[in-house]
Amino acid sequence: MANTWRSIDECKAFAGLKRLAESPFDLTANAALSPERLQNFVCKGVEFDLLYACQRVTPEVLDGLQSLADECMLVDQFKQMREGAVMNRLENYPSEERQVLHTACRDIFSRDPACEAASNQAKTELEKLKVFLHELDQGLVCNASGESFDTLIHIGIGGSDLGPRSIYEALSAYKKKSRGVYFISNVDPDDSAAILERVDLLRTLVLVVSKSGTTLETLSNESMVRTALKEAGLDPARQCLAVTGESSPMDNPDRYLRSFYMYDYIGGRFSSTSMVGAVMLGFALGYDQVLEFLQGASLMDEAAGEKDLRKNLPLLLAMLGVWNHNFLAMDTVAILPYSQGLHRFPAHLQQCDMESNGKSVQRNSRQVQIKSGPIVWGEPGTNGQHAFYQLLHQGTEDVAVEFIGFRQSQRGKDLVIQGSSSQQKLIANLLAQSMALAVGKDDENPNRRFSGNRVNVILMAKRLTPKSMGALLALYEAKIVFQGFCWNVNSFDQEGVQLGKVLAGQILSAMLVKAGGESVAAAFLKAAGIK
Ligand code: G6Q
Repeated sequence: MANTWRSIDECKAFAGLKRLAESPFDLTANAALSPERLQNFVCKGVEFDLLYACQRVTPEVLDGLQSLADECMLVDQFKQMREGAVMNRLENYPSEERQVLHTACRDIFSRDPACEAASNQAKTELEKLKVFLHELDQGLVCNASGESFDTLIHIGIGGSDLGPRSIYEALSAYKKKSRGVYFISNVDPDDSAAILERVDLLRTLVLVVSKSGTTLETLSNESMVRTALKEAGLDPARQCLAVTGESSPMDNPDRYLRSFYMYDYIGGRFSSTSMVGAVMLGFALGYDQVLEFLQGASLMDEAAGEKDLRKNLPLLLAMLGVWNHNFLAMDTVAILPYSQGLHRFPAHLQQCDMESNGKSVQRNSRQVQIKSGPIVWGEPGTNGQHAFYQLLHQGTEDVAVEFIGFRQSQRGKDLVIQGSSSQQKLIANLLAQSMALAVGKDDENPNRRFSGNRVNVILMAKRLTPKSMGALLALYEAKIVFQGFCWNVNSFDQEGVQLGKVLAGQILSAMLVKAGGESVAAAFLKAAGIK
């Protein structure tokens, strides 16, 4: 079926925005950041407010971005996606041809879910998880000596690691005191060895997460841990759990104490609200907290269905990103959370965004004619201020910044030193950075000049909780999906990671064979022993 989707450069509104981009709003002009502007350029969304006064936009630009969003039918496409349309496809060539239904994992609260079949599957898996967690709490699931499990090792990589890991770090303030989670992802044997040194295997459950059930790194790490269990005289089938695709090679109940499913229509990098993230989160925090997390995500998905850009936080964030990237020529986006809990969140977004929208071919299989996904990176503030912010303020690269902040700390433990608490210092720094980047500062010494007009937004919420974390995750997922629609790319496949995997296989074979007839430059000079 041919589609009628188009990319933003094929829209009528594109030329008008190009003209407006020739003289964008000057944030450095006298009183440009007036109290009225700071007040008016706020979008109130689920859990988060988006403060966007420090963008180079005017009401006219916002109208243009609204027209682009309408012409590209962004909200309609989002709705079709949630209802189960086959969005993971390319015209005229073989492709994955799948539905894209990560939103169904949290569409479990409404009587009228967007895609009933997928929501029912999500509910079934959640029910299995609820039962399992109850059995754990009741001591019905225990080790060979009748003791409870207090540790979980989560083994997975890419989408089966980054999202869950960043969520665990974000929410570990709420974890059960007696429980902890460790992650193993890298095939570097030091990764698993270091974790195995730290845990008491007798009290440890091992969760192996792989949608395909074939990923080299994950299977190697699973073997490392199973071997360690056996060496400790323990039965892996009693301590290993699986999250995998139905009928994958890992879908084998004999090898695992319990198996949970994720489905074909959930992409790895969008899988955090499926069992991929839920099992680990349930173990650490409990089932009710999993539901709160899912509820935050579900509310954000609902809110993303609003057509008015000024009232739709994910759509607005996406279109401001498009304005900065395609009209103001900013190549990179820095995600800077002023929250230690979110210290792995930029790494998750790096994958979710760049693997989704780092594409050069449109869904109609033609080359893209404008830039698609930007480079995404980031670290928490205030640490970053003492590191790379120099470039943000005075470098020759223009970076679009997305700050994330919370009015309250998670743990509530703080101290007033020199008249202010650490949380107040944290927030003051965030707001100061936002202003300084936007307004700049003149000085007769050129080395002390700040050009200003360095654009940024602030996502501000009350507190980082399971619910706000779910909302934040879904906000960025929706932003990424909306932007992919803008560039008319298929945000849901990842052909770009295949070639390296194939070559790694060839090089590995060459390392293992004595006399090679191999090439790939003689299996890269015999696996870089060189000689
Ligand atoms: C994500 C990608 C990729 C994937 C990993 C792990 O969208 O597809 O990062 O998640 O390669 O795959 P498995 O879960 O199949 O082991």
